[in-house]
Amino acid sequence: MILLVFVCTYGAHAETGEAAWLHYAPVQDSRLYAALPGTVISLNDSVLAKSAARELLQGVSGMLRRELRVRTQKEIDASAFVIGTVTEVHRRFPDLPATEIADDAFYLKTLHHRGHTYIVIAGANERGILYGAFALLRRIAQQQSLANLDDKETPAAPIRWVDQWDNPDGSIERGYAGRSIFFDNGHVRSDLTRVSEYARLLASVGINGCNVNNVNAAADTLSTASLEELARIADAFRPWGVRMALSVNIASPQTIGHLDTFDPLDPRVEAWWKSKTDEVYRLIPDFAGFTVKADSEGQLGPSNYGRTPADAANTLARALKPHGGVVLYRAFVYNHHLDWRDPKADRARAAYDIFHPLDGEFEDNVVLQIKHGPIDFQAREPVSPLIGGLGRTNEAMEVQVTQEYTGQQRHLCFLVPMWKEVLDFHMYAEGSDLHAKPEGTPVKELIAGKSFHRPLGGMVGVANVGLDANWLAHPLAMANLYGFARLAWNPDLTPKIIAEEWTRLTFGNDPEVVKTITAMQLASWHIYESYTGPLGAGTMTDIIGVHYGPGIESSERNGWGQWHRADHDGIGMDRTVATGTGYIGQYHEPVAAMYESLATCPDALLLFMHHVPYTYRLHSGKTVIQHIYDSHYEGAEAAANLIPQWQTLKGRMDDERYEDVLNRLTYQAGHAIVWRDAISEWFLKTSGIPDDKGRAGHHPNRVEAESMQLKGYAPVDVTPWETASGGKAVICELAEPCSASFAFSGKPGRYQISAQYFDTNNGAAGFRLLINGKQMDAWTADDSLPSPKMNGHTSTRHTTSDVALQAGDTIQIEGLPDHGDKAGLDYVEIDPE
Ligand code: GCW
Repeated sequence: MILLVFVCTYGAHAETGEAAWLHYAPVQDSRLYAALPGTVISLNDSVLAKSAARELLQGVSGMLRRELRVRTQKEIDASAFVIGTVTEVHRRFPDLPATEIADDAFYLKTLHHRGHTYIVIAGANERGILYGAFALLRRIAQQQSLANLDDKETPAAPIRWVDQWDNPDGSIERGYAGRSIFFDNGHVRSDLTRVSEYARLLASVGINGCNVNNVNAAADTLSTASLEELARIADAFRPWGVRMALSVNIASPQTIGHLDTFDPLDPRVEAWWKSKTDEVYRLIPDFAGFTVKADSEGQLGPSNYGRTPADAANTLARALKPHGGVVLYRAFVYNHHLDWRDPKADRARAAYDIFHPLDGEFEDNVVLQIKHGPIDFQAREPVSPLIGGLGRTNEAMEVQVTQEYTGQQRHLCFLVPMWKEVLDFHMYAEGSDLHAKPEGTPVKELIAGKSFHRPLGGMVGVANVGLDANWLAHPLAMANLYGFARLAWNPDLTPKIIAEEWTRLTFGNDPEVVKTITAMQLASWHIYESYTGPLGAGTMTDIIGVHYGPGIESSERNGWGQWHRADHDGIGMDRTVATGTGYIGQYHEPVAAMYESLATCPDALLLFMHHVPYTYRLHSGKTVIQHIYDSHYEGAEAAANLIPQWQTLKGRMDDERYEDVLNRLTYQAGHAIVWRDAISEWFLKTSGIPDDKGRAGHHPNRVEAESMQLKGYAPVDVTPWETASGGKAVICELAEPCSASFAFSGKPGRYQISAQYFDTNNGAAGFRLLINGKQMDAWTADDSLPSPKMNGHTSTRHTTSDVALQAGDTIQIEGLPDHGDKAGLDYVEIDPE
């Protein structure tokens, strides 16, 4: 009977991933919890405590199939879960400590009292109660015992925010999971169900703030009409203790205030910010604050009036201070019209050059929001020297959950190990209240916001979840959102613990599932890095476009400053003090000395710090050029190997998520080959140095489309050339199918036939594979990859497995164009099965 109920409930709902890590699936061993109390008593009647109690009911019902009852606090006479603030709990159970704990902290304790068992969740404040409830449920989901709870958790820092780069029209800048959950068509959505669910997810991992609109802020964000709508989002957040913040345009006093200036030091401008901020708090009493992107990538800023970022930030800060609000002023300020001919020009220097001299000039409710690296969320960057360059200014570190430069949630790339490296990196900073410790000052301490001169600090993750059912499109990408939040709460957690925890909560406790997914996640960043950008040179993507597929020269000869400076002789940015841009001098010793010297600079960052010839020998013993070839071949192979690892999990989870991930991994393996080939061939051609292992430029199993027998198809050049094999492909410009065919000349056997085609986003071309005129496979190029052109963004692989072939067989690809999609075909590769 019980089994029947279980099967019916489980089978009835299709798994969409929407529940994320709050899956609350039945735990296998519920005997562990046989003695749990059946009631919840809340000593606190705030909205947040109500959320906590409801969550306990929901979680226990899902995981243990038991329905808890909420009882009034008068009836504290039988075993119960008891929730309340530390003070409230102490009043009921004087044996429990009344000690003050930090904001948002909580403790969990199992108490045996007069023959009853109480599971106490005590929060420092109401948010702490909620976080405690989620922490308790997390234990049940992982099948940990609650028999002797005695735990206290304190968040590492006060600022634990996510940013969303959502636009009023409902699009999301660098969002890869559908449209905005907040906005549509110039307005806040009427149905904010997903917003409440998002806030619940965020609260479950301790996130206490969310900036909801793009940092490239719309001019009228602060208009009264807009604020009245935005207040509804804050209402949806409130039950979960998530405070809403807004990105503001620094020119607002002029654009919507109709002043003739936005000079932050003009008294009329100051008065405008003050009265606007008062208005914000009338509508949104728990408003968190303003995020500012100014003087950056075309945004106006204080420099228009010769003022500093401190002048601008302080004007806003003074308006917010009486209400308890903060300014998160982004340090992502740089000149994107740099002179690429100038060997001393360096975008990486910008944040430090601009903000270091202002240290100590900011109001105490201003926090500098600093990207973790000095460039822009590349797959490999050193830690931003600015993080160690401030002693009397609050700082928060910005990381990117949305995978802009790391595969856009089409590639698996678990970023927690990268963030963790950054958090643990020692900056040897010396500020007025930091003692130069022999063991250094790791980033996690610098951003903790717990020192006299720096009361605020923390982490901000650019999340960009969207309306897609599972929030970030790739089911495994949710581990990045989870992991970001867990690190913001506790930077001492390890990537492995985080990956395991997330997997258990999301997919259950099957040891095979936990082991396999954890291993895949932990390997994925390195895999992605090795088939994209080598040795810290940058990701080598198309940097002026969508930041997705390869586009090696796009970074060069323009003002954006993401140069790798690869030419015939060598590669890398000389950022040394001795001969380069001097960037390395922004670090304290001994970090600066380590980077400055080739002898001690780590291989992984070599090309970020130095320009070297291709024949330069790494610490690994390989030459730079051979490393480029090897890492790209190894990386693509490792990406392909993720597929069989995942396949071991078939039947160990729902089919929906299993298939979804399998399809994404298959796509990734194909695109890793596009990356591998683009980079290997480009460096082969540019350096003229062959691959020791003879792989680059040699593809014995490949037949180029342009050399097949073509009917209707016509050869074209592809730009950039390295994104198509041999620089060419064929396209069909007819209204009927075109075909490309050739005779198989290998040994008889069973083969995999891979067609490399271009899936542009301006139509859905149809493809067929025929052997001797008989259809073996058919597919449609209907993905929405980010380009209408044939290039590294759209090049895609379709593999047909287990095809019997003998010499003389005709292999034919037929392409039927659709709208702008001309059924572009690059090559066919035939590999033994
Ligand atoms: O990474 C770059 C992105 C921009 C973004 C900018 C920023 C919101 O390509 O899309 O703009 O950073 O962080 O401000």
